[in-house]
Amino acid sequence: MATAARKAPAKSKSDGKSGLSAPKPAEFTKDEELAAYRHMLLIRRFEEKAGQLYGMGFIGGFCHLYIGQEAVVTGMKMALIDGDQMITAYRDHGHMLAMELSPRGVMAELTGRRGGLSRGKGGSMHMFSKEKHFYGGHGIVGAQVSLGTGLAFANRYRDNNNVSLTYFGDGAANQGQVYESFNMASLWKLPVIYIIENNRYAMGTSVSRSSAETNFSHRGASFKIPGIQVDGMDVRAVKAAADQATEWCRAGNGPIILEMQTYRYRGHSMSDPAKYRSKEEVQKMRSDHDPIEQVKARLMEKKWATEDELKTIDKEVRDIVADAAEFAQNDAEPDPSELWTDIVL
Ligand SMILES: Cc1ncc(C[n+]2csc(CCOP(=O)(O)OP(=O)(O)O)c2C)c(N)n1
Ligand SMILES: [Mg+2]
Repeated sequence: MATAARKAPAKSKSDGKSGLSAPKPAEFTKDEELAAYRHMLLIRRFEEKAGQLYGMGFIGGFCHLYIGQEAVVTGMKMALIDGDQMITAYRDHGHMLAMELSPRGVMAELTGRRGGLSRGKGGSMHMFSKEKHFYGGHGIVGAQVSLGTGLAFANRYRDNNNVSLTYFGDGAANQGQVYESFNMASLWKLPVIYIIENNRYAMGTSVSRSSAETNFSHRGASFKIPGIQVDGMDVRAVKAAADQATEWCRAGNGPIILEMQTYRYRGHSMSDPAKYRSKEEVQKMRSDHDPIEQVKARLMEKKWATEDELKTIDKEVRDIVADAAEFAQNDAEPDPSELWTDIVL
């Protein structure tokens, strides 16, 4: 646990709009490129498998896939120190894998088995790991923002050096409690990074149809919270922004907003008529901006990996996911007596 005390709060020089500018993408070493490739691929393959299991009837209820957005959690995780917390909404499988929660535990929770992270009683949107500092998994749009602010309050109160990574979507950014949280976080200089994953859509509504201010990095202006826009499809850009934001928070400057410009390839949830966007738009993002293909192209171009070496990584990742899926299909369901545990009567 990192416990170096945080510096005394500095007076923020930011005007709340553009006090900081987006840094240049980080220069990755070979090892960083390979690690980013592996981690993003694990999320992608895991989500593809979850989609398959859903189609086969092994997963019931809600299930929101993170395919397309992998660079965001992967780049952010690269800047964390032990004890930093993460909290997010319901599109959460990628966040959990980034925080190193076990693929078996996540998949078995999706299938409602006793080996799941919530012992099969929470499902896709409700998983937690205090040990790994992952605080959910929340189905109420925007609710995690005040909880994530509370995590930052705890860090400040304990005077540790940790930061709360509080993720929410472009749709959630229009919820009232987000702004109540912004006010307190700025007033008390809480170490929280508000990561707005702008994937351009809230369920079936585009940002331009639902938001008066579509530049989400400006959403903290009234609260003197600086914000920057980040290419959320480039893991190096995310890592550079993550370094800047964590340093900002650890230096005692208070909160910061990172608007991650990203894109989800799949539907909002598992049934989605997709009438709000064209197939061409999705195809163009996949072919021109895919976060995994970008890393792969750099690895090949720099001759840091051969096709065969990348295939080996692909195989290792597929094996982890196949093992998780196997476990999640064969593990026992919770005992009926579990209906009476973990509840407040
Ligand atoms: C308080 C509340 N209102 C409405 C909903 C229904 N709902 C579920 S997801 C969603 C859209 C949120 O979009 P966004 O924040 O952009 O996240 P994304 O799905 O794009 O990751 C809505 C309106 C909800 N779950 N909670
Ligand atoms: Mg969205």
